[in-house]
Order: sequence, then C-alpha cells, then structure tokens
Amino acid sequence: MTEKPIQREEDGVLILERTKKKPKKPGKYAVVILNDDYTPRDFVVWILQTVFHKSHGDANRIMLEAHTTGKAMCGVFPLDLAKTMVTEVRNFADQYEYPLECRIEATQEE
Ligand code: TYC
Repeated sequence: MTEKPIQREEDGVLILERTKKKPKKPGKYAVVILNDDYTPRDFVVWILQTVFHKSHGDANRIMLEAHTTGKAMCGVFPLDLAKTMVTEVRNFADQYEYPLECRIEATQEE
C-alpha cells in the first residue's frame, strides 16, 4: 500500500481514501484422487480421513465416487495447502507401496 491516499474533508474531518484495490484473494485449487485397480478401498478411506479430515461417511462416499467414475474431489484449497496435501498423500501411498494418485486442478473460482 505505497500509493498516496486521496484526501478530502467532510464536516471538518479529514478523510483519507485508499487508492489501491484490496489484494486479490489467493486462488483456489481442487485436490483430486484418481482410481486405480490396486489400492485397497480401506486405505483410500483412511487417507481421506487422515489427510483431508473427512468423516468416515464422507470419506467412503468420495472413495466410491473415485472408484466408480475414475476420480473424485477431496477438497478445495489455496495452492500451497493443496501442494502439501498432495505430497502427504503421495508419501503415505509410497510408504505402503500403493499406486494411489492424487493431483491438483485449478478451479473456476478466482
Ligand atoms: N479401485 C480400488 C479397488 O477396487 C479402490 C480405489 C478407490 C482406489 C478409489 C483408488 O481413488 C481410489 N481396490
């Protein structure tokens, strides 16, 4: 906010108006899990509960959506958080040697 404010006076009160627009909100990014033939369903549900803090019911619904349609959205986050979540999912999947894949998709929101 380095630009000079506009100054005006109203009833003897000096009003300083900001000339710069508010900073843009951070973009929103969807984290999506992809289906595969090898990762156990229970492991996907556990990932959704552990990394994305979903209830067991929501985790099961998201897992089934990925299982039947090929992919499902786990949540929408600012980019840095979305990246952290993808890294966590990949680390757990590597640790247990499952091929579960997860990626970030830009949403329409600004
Ligand atoms: N298709 C897997 C199975 O039948 C389960 C699964 C569901 C894997 C969702 C990944 O994102 C996924 N064991």
